[in-house]
Amino acid sequence: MPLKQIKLHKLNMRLKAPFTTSFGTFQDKEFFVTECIDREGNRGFGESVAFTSPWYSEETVKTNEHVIEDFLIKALKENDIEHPDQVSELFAPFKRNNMAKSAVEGAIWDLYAKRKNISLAKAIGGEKTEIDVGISIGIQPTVKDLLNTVDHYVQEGYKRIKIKIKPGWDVDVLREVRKHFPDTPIMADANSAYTLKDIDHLKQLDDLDLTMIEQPLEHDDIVDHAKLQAVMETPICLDESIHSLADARKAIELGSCKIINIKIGRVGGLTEAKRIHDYCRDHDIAVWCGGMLEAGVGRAHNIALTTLSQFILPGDTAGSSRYWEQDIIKPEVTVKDGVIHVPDKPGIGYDIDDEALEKFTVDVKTFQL
Ligand code: OSB
Ligand code: MG
Repeated sequence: MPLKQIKLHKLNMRLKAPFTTSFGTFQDKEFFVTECIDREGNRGFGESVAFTSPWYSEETVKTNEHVIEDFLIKALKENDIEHPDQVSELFAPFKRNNMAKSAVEGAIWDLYAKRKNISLAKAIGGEKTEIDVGISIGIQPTVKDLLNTVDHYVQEGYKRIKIKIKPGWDVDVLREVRKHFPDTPIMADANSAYTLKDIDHLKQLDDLDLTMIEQPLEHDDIVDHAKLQAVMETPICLDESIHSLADARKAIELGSCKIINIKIGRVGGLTEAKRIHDYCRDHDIAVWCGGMLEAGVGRAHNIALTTLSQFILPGDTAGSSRYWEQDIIKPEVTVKDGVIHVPDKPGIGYDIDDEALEKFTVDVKTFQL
């Protein structure tokens, strides 16, 4: 592909409401939108899901900037890319920094699909024309607030409700939610808030008919999760622990999880996400697409990924309005009855709202390729 330029747009957007996990609260989101431009003027877009603090993983907005500028762009300058699958190969010598890699690879995937005049979903081999989605609900001030929030999203039609938990906000709270919503698919996400010392406590969740518990133990563990899964009925889903196909294979072989949450940024891009998907499909492991409070570009990439066949559980890709007063894409992502209609326009399928992009931009850097 005749790549000409790459632009790093640093944005700052304010979430409509604070979002609290076991590790911290998000309100203002600073992140990068990457734009890759070819010689004919086609524009491909990616988004980095790294946050400003290394809470979820070691990457941050600042480490993204360093790695993208000093290594990834340099590698792109020195090599020709025919197909986006080559990008992850080109970036492989640089260890981890998966969110940085994914932000660049994502812009190249979008550009590739636009040049071929096909949707990104089609470019990666996706089949679905609509996808089922759920919603992730942060830790609330009171149980009453949580019940009201769950009720609101159940009414809106979301296909499953994910509830963030932490020690002191877990079994009793979930029991209360289950009592009020006996038939709703419910799951919990601990974001690594527990250890094996909590095994007896966590086993109480088995009475609540949860679809799964996501990442109960350490962010870098797959051994203790296997011990926990061996004594728990509730399926364990891994999020933070899975950075690659190799990680997924090892976790599945060890019995550390029965379900995998695939996040494009966490695994270094769409190419690796698809590899993990294919492996899970071949090993009968259900997958779903997680979220990182993305703006429209990242959200559109998640929608494209979710069109692959093994994404059999609803993901966290809620509508734009759940997060933002105004998104950076046109139209914004809308959800009706828990379903998103996958756009079939070329690339990510949504137009960039250049005015909105500019409005939220705090810095832009342009690099010649
Ligand atoms: O663990 O899935 C997670 C948000 C920030 C960091 C980590 C996670 C989350 C979510 C929100 O659960 C998913 C979303 O709505 O984008
Ligand atoms: Mg998670």
